[in-house]
Amino acid sequence: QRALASRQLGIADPLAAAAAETGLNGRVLLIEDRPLIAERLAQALSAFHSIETEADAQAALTRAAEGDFEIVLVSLDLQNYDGLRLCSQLRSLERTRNLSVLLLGEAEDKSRVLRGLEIGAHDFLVRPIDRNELLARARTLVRRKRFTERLRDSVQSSMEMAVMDQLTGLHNRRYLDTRLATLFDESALRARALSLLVLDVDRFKIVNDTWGHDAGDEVLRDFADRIRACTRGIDLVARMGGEEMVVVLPDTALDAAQAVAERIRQRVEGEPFQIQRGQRAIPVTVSIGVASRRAGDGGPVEMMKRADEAVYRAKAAGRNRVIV
Ligand code: GH3
Ligand code: MG
Ligand code: MG
Ligand code: MG
Repeated sequence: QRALASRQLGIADPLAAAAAETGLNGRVLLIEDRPLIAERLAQALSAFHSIETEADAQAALTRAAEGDFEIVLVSLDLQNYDGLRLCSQLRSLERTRNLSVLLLGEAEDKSRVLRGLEIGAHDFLVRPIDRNELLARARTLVRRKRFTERLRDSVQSSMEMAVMDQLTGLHNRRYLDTRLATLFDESALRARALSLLVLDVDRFKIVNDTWGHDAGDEVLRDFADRIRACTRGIDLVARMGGEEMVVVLPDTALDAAQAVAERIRQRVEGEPFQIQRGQRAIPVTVSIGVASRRAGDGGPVEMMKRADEAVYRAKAAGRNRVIV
């Protein structure tokens, strides 16, 4: 009926046409150790998907892990291996667990097919396998898998966006606020030191006014890199906004924090900032305020306030200095 209708519409094969026009060409691994059956399935799929066949189950696992496949067709009727076991191995290996598994089984063997679905196969077909049905299922799996991947990527990037500053790649203020509160409580609870630095680029407005906003952005990125280079992995570096950054130093007492601040100050002053692919070198300095947690502090806000005041005094005293 459908074939007739599609012939009347001038379409040779509706599924083929649909697959071709939507570009849903999947990368398929077929695991089947009976050559004739494998050949027939491969032929049915090959017009719309790129297909590779593997007869040996162990070799198939390796290929599935190393290859760039989207779907794995697993025969439940392998002669030399238990297809169900293969299915569960595919689902349990880190490198293959995201592959879509399509089971191929005998109609009389429903319980094994059901068992396969229970252990994580995505779909199944019973023999004799109808070519159009095979193509339709494969297409659906490819489409679903790509959709899931796009979704996962976008969830991941929006989660990153929520806590990162886009210009510098440092953490943003929102993240700093929540994380600093936790670090403060932890340090108080364990009676450990906690220090923080507030860093503000000196006369940054002049950089923007003289060389333009893009040049200013380049300076900020380099500034962030220099701070990172002077801090440890466990330190939290965040952009508060504008040209003001904060570094939180766990397990670090005031004198050690002051030494870190001085190292950053020198690294900024020490070498002019190369911008516009080295066409310009701009001298930059930074004023840094340092504060540590005190026993009487009720929260990080008091600590932050002391560091802010220290920056203010650094500016008043002529900039390019570290004040505790
Ligand atoms: P001071 O030594 O007192 O800190 O002087 P300053 O010029 O650095 O201070 P001010 O706060 O007056 O100027 C900060 C400037 O930073 C103003 C603003 O245009 C610029 N700015 C803020 N955010 C960005 C940004 O994302 N990119 C660029 N290029 N400039 C920014
Ligand atoms: Mg300012
Ligand atoms: Mg400034
Ligand atoms: Mg500022």
